[in-house]
Amino acid sequence: MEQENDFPNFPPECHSLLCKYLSKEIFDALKDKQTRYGFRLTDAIHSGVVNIDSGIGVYAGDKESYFTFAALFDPIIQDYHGFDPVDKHVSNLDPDDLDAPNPDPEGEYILSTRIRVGRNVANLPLGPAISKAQRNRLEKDLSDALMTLKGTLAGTYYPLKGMSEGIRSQLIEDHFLFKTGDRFLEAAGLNRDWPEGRGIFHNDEKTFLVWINEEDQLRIISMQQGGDIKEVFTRLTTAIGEIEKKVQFSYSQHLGYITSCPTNLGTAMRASVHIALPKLAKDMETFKAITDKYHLQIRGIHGEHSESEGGVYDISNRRRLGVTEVQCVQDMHDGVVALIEKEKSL
Ligand code: ADP
Ligand code: CIR
Repeated sequence: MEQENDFPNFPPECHSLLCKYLSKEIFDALKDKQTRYGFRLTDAIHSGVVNIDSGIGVYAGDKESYFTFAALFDPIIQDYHGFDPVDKHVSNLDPDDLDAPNPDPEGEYILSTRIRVGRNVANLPLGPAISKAQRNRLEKDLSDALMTLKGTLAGTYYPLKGMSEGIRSQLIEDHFLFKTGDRFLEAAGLNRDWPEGRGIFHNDEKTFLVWINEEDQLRIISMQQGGDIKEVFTRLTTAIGEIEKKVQFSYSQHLGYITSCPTNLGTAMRASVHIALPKLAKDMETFKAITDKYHLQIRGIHGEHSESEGGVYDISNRRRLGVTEVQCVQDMHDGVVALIEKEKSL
C-alpha cells in the first residue's frame, strides 16, 4: 500500500471527519510512524482521500493504529461518539437488562429486526493490513469453530469463492449477505484477494449468520421477521458467548471491541429494524427530529449508502462506544416506539 507522502488536498465539498481533523501539523507529526504490522498514516486515510464523499474517511489496520495515530483518531472518535480519550468503555450483553416489548405486535410497521456485532481476533492485524495467508488461515479456523455450534445455532459455512452467482445475489437481495465492491472498503485495502477467504455461515432458518472477513473478521448477526427485538438480542448474545469460548476477540479497556472502522468501536453493535413509515417519509424534518432525539441513524433498505424503497427504512442505533450493548438496543427500541406513534398520528 505505497502512496505519496504529501499532505492531501481536500476539495471544499469534502465534509468527512478526516478532512475536518487532519491538519498539516497532525499529518507531519504522524506521517513517518508505523505500527508493528507496517500500517502507516497514508494507509489509514487512503479511503477518505480517494472517496471525498466519505462521512468518516479512516480505517485502522490493527489495534495499535488507534494509539499510534491517536492524534487523528481521537478527535474523530470524539466527534462521532462523543467519547473522550480518558473515557472507558463498558459492555453489558445481559438480555435481562433490556426493556423491549415488541413495539408492533400487530405487524403493521416492522418488517424485520436485525442486530449485528463486529468482532476481530486478538493478536492479528485487522482486514486492511492482514496478509492473504493470515486471512485464509483465519477463514479456516473461524469456520471450523462455527461448525461446532449446536442446537439452533448449528449451521453450515458457505465460502464466497465458488459460490454460484444466483445464490450469491439472492442472499444479498434477501439481506443476508454482504455486497461486493464497496468503494470505501476497496480503498481501505479491505477487498484485497476478493473473494478468497470470505464467506458466510448460517443456520437453516437464516436467523443466525456470521460473515467472515468482510469489513471485520467476524460480523455476528441475529435476525428474523417482525419486531421481537428481545428475542433477536437474546439469540445474538447467546451466540457471542458460544463463539467467545473458542476465539479470543480483540478488546481494549478504552475503546471496547476493536473494529476496522472507528464508527463501530465499543459495542460494534448495530441494532436495526426495517420499518414502513410512508407518512413520516413525506415529512423528513419531523422524521429526523425523532431519530436525532433517540440517537438513531436512517439507512436505505439495502444497507449503508442505499436508498429507501416504498417508504421502508432501516432504522438503527447511532451510538456504539461509551454506551452498553443493552443501551444501543434500548435506543433503537424506544426510538421505534416513538416513530410508530408519530406515524399513527399522521
Ligand atoms: P451492517 O449493518 O452490517 O453494517 P449494512 O448496512 O450494509 O451493513 O447492512 C447489511 C445488510 O443487512 C443489508 O442487506 C441490509 O439491508 C440488511 N439489514 C439491515 N438491517 C436489517 C433488518 N432490520 N432487516 C433485514 N435486513 C436488514
Ligand atoms: C465513510 O467514511 O463514509 C465510509 N468509510 C463508511 C463509514 C461508516 N461505515 C462503516 O464503517 N460501514
